[in-house]
Amino acid sequence: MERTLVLLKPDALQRGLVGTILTRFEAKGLKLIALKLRCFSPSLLEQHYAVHRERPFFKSLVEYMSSGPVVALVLEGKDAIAVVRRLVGATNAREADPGTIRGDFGMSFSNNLVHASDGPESAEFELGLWFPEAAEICEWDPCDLSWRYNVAEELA
Ligand code: FUP
Repeated sequence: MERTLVLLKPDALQRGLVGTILTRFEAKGLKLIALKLRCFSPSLLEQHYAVHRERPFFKSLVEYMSSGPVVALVLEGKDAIAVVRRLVGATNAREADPGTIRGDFGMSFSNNLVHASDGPESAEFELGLWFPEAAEICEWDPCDLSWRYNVAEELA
């Protein structure tokens, strides 16, 4: 099982799309194992987007992400990192495929509603940054796990 970090960005909160977006992940069969809503500090967001530090949009990206509340969550599932990236869609919401979260709900490149870890290394870094305390993660067993997956094929 893989874990991935998802952020619902301030535009998702402002536009009342938190429930709708969480429903997409739940309906897919991903397991929610951590969730918190906060106004996060610019310093945390600078660390999160450190890979973009030298890019011209870095300052406005950090300002936007710290302009209001963000919901941070952890999803778990088989191949969860790639599965969630496909559900989220392309960075530019205007070009994102219909059926994806950005494709269905967004019109902006920058205000694109959701962040999701883009690979195993970034997931490990981001999970440690956003959920540093083990107690923030809840291990639990969905009662229908053996129906979400074919146990013999996928969970062996
Ligand atoms: P993504 O992995 O799809 O979230 O996108 P990136 O990591 O490439 O970029 C992070 C965020 O920076 C994007 F969500 C949007 C923003 N961005 C800009 O505002 N301008 C750019 O030119 C590139 C990215």
